[in-house]
Amino acid sequence: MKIAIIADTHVGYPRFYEDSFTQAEAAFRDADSKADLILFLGDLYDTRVPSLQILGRTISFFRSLKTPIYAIHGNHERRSKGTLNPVGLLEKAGAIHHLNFSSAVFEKDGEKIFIAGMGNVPDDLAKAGLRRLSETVQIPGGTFSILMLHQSVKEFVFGEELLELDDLEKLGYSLILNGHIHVRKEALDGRFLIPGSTVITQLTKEETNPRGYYLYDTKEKKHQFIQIPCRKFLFEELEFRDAKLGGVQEKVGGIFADLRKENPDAIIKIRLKGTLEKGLRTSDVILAEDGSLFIDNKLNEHIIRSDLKAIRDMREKKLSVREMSEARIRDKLKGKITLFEPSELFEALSTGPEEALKYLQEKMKAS
Ligand SMILES: [Mn+2]
Repeated sequence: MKIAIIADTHVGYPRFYEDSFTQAEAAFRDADSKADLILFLGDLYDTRVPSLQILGRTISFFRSLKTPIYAIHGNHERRSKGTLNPVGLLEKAGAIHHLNFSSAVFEKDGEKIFIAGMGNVPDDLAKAGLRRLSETVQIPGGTFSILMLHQSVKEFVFGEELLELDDLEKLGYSLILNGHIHVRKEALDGRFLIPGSTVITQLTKEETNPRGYYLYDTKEKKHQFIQIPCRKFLFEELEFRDAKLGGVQEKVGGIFADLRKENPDAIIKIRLKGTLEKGLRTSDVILAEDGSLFIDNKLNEHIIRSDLKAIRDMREKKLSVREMSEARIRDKLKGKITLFEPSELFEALSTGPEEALKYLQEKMKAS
């Protein structure tokens, strides 16, 4: 049996609204022509309550496909317990099957596939979620079994208390499929697959890789990635050294014009790195963005980083606000004002203005 595995279409994604539809439709349409079964791994929609326009468009699209679709919902569609989410609504409209802490058996030409699904749960509840799933869903012996998830996994995402590949492997499924992570990944010798999103959402360098879906062959136990037509995404990095404002503007403008000329429809991201000339701040660099040009200004990042480091160091040393202020005042007044001792004045000020005045008067008398 051939199974298409699609994830994170984020239909209705405001930044690239039309792309989100056309690229989702391209993936499902292609899968419909090649697969016996389509599995969808969550975040079909970008929001938990999509507009009627978006719901209407997806319902008629899904009803035009002939291949059965089993889906789970993602974090973008998760709603409170007992309320209907948009993937559940699609099931009511007869367009797909929605699995959530439940399972189904799909049969075609005498071959049986067992499919279990767990819709997204918050990261800290994911391990408990898997335990609950194991209690409610029993994997039948001798059947090819698939688990569909939409979770963060420690090997690919930074975070605490996340599921690990080890936990997942122990569950005993033949194939584990995961959404949520928008970049294509595979592990456990091809028994764990993440197809990635069909639309660009994070504008990271990794997202310049092709978009698409996996086609899995249960006989050969092999997967293949099928690329879909997708709006081009270009990621450029420009390095500067002691740059002047005009220099940055000119260079960015020039590169952008060249890229745009070659790629009229592309999404373009330009990252600025390096240093500005003395006296300029990162925020002085103002460059116009638009719906398809994005600027990631990391100029003078080392200075920002060292400022942050200084703050962190101070925190680590557990200097109180008062100690920091005293140290600062002492530093600024060094050699200029010798009338008072900063820590003593600070002490007097924190008691009250009269005390501070009294302290200063005494110091003046003494000098
Ligand atoms: Mn997502």
